[in-house]
This record gives sequence, structure tokens and C-alpha cells, in this order.
Amino acid sequence: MLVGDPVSNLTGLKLAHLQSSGGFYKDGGAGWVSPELAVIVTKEVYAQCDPLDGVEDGWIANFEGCSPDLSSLLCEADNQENCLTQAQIDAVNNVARPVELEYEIANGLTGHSGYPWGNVAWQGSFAGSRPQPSTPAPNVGGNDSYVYGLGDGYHRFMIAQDAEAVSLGFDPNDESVRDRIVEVSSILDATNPDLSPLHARNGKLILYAGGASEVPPAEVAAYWKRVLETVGEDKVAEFSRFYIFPSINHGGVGPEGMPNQSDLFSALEAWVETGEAPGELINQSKSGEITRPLCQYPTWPQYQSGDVNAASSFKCVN
Ligand SMILES: [Ca+2]
Repeated sequence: MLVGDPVSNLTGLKLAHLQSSGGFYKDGGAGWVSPELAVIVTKEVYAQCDPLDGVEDGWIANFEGCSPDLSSLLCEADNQENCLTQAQIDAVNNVARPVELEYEIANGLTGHSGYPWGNVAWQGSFAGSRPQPSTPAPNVGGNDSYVYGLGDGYHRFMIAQDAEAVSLGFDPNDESVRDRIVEVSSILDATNPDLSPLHARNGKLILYAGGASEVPPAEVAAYWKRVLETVGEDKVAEFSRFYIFPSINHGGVGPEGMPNQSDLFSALEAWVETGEAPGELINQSKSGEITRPLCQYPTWPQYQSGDVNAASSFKCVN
């Protein structure tokens, strides 16, 4: 099986949708960030996190090491341009904040990992094109935060079971919604980490995730860690691999011209048909001119020396 950006913890993702977008809409939209300001934020994120992998190439390979401090973007005076208020900085930081539940959903989970930094299209995904959403939000598109529309539908139809319910300010830890969230989680979520039946059937699994995806790679990694704990590292190595594609979302969109693809299907085919287990693979740009190693999680490609466009100049490190 070839599995990309799995939303196994759908409940957690929906709650992350509402939490992340809710930060921009709070207090009448005080923290809302325009597309123009988002460009400034993204530039600062890349300025801090791009060099962490050893080369400033417009690509964040060390996504787990990326935890930018945006305080330098804080406005120093009223009516200043090209800077953010504290409310806006808080709302941007809130996107990366994990969802923390005071109770357990399916398979003992207690929340969801936050979103990654470095998504070049984050503003539309999380903030939308105006400071307050429509009520209700359209399912797809419109002027609202894309993820708010997704979370709003989840809340109104699955949790509140009231099409008129308002999702702004939704708190998953509120006593009134806990039981229903747990019930829906038991129906929707696919978070069982016991993949030993797949191993027993001699199945093979290649799992991959975009390092800047709105399907957060940290949540895919969290699932992977639970699989390792449950099944055992040695056994997992016999039938499964997990790769992260840095800086891209789950559709392959990322920094222009940088690597975003690998022939994973051929790797899977070779593993199943000839027993050749995949190791480090090649991640390349659409043109094929820029290559990087596609590293097995938790390693990531660090620049060593030589041609910055050649995979051979990089090493998978942790
Ligand atoms: Ca870099």
C-alpha cells in the first residue's frame, strides 16, 4: 500500500481546523492577517528556518526544528505598515498550537499535533480573505478560511447536529460536547496503530507526508511512532517505511521549482515483487534539475558540501 498524508485522526484534524482559524476570527477578527501581511510572515519563517538544514535554498528540510520567533515583526507604533500587532502574532502562532483535550477520543488519543510552519499558502487555508467568516460557512471556497469551512460543517452537522449552530468560539473541552465528540470519533477515526495483521499477511506499506501540509506531518509522525511502539521497530522495518517531503503540502505545492516528487510506486513495486526493501530515495523537482535525498523519518536531508542542486551533496541526518 502506498499511503500519502493520511487523515487517520479526523476528529483531531477537525478540532485543529476550528482552533487554528478561530484564532484569526477571535475578538471580531482582531488577529486576522491579510494576504499582504502573510507574505511578510512567510518570509520571516523562511529566514529563520530555511538555514537550519545547512543551505538557504528556499526550502525547509528540518521541519521539526522549525519553531520561529515572530517578535521581530511586532509593530512599534500605531498605524505602522508591514508589521503585525500582538493579536496578529498570537493568531499566527496559534496555527501551530496543538489541540489538547482533557479527555480521550478513539484509541486513547488526547488531541492533535499543531500545523507545520513553511506552508506557502497558509493564509488562505487558515485566515481566509476577510476578518470574520460567514455563518454558516460554505463547505468549500468563498471568502472564509478554508479549514474553518471544513471544521464548521463538522461542528454543525456531526457534533451539534443543528444546521444553525455557530462554530465561532467552539471549545472541544466544553462538557456539553465531549460525549458527542467521543462518539463521533469512534465512528470516524482510523487511529488503530496495530498494523501487525498487515505484516502477518506479508503486506508492504510506504507512508509519506508533506512537511508543510495542512494534513499535519507531525500528526502522521505521531501515528507512525505509535505504530513503532505497538508493533515493534524491528517488525515495522520488515514491512513499512515513512518518508517526509519537506516544504510541500499534501498536493505537492511548495516553494517554486524545489523538489516535490519521488517514484514511490516503483519502490513499492520492487519491494513487493523482488523483495528489494527501499531505503533512502530521490526527491526531485518537476524539471528534474534539482534533487535531494528523500529521507526516512525521523531523518531529513542536511547539506554537506558540493552542488546545492544535487542529492549527493546532502546526507539524511536526525
Ligand atoms: Ca534550506
